[in-house]
Amino acid sequence: MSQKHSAHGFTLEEVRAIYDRPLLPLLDEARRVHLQHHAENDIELCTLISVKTGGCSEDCAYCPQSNHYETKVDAEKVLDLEDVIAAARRAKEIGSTRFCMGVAWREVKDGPTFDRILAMVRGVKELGLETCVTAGMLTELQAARLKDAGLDVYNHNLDTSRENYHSIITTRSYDDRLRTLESLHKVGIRVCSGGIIGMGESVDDRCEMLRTLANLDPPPDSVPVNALVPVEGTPLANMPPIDPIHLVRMIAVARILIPHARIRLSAGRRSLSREAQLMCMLAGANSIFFGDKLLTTPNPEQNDDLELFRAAGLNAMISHSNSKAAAE
Ligand code: SAM
Ligand code: DTB
Ligand code: SF4
Repeated sequence: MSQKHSAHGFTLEEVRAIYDRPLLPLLDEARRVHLQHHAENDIELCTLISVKTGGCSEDCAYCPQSNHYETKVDAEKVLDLEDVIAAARRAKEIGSTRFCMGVAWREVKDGPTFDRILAMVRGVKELGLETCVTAGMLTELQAARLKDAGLDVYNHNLDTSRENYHSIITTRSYDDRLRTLESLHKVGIRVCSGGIIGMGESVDDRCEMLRTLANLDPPPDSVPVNALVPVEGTPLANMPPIDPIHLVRMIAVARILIPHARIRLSAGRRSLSREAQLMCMLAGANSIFFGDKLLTTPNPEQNDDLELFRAAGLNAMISHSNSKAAAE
């Protein structure tokens, strides 16, 4: 099936038609697109660290770090530079190529803490790792300072559809989110943007989010697809787990709509069997978070992941320039 879409990008109906295809032809198509743009067998490893945890003023219903909810995560001070560099060194030793620094902020604030984050970016970059920061909204000027410090990528998720946004977050708007993506683009920082499934959204909401991401100009460089990690104390604590087949469909559609992007099978892997994770990879996921912790919640054990790579014959990416997409 060829992907037809109008001059204005994909319509919801087009995306929905892809999502609803029988699973096996959907996987065939996703794999065909994958092989046109990416190496057949490699997986990007990204390691996360929370450099500033908790106490965030936003009310994102999924997030244990919001100060609107009583969770076990307390507000902490920003980490020391040396500790972050030491963690980046360990990430490099275990084979990660991208080091993502998470900051529980609504928006970037100028001042000593931002200066320290800039120093972290410089230090991590010097180690030869790809640098990524996620710290909420920012201005073009702040984006330019991050770029100067050596930032390669900024993660800023759309999380869900515009229509569903206010049932998940009321303290900012979808347009706020899109404005930050625009600032990043203007200064030449690559965009990592995706979302979460399993928050009670409809299939149309999922398709609408992918449509918005695919229609960005340019589309994101990487797309994290998270399965909700329900956390005690948050409004979404009691959401039932998603059927992994929905995650597979989501990844396959992302792969077809955004062929050049790395699609990251992100939070929620601990709830997936090895087979479900491999099916996500067959659908086009070629990146994961690697290391025992996400930001505040656990990730699969490193050894279990290494065993999975061995069993499947997957190669961890050696450098961030060896994919077909980067070589083109
Ligand atoms: N504060 C910044 C922001 O919101 O952009 C950066 C950190 S925030 C924790 C990064 C992303 O993590 C969110 O956009 C969301 O997609 C994801 N996330 C947070 N809590 C999650 C959860 N419980 N389950 C799945 N994904 C989650
Ligand atoms: C993304 O899309 N997922 C990561 C990263 N970007 C920053 C974060 C997942 C967080 C899961 C919940 C936690 O550990 O606090
Ligand atoms: Fe959590 Fe980020 Fe929302 Fe703050 S802005 S509550 S850290 S997801």
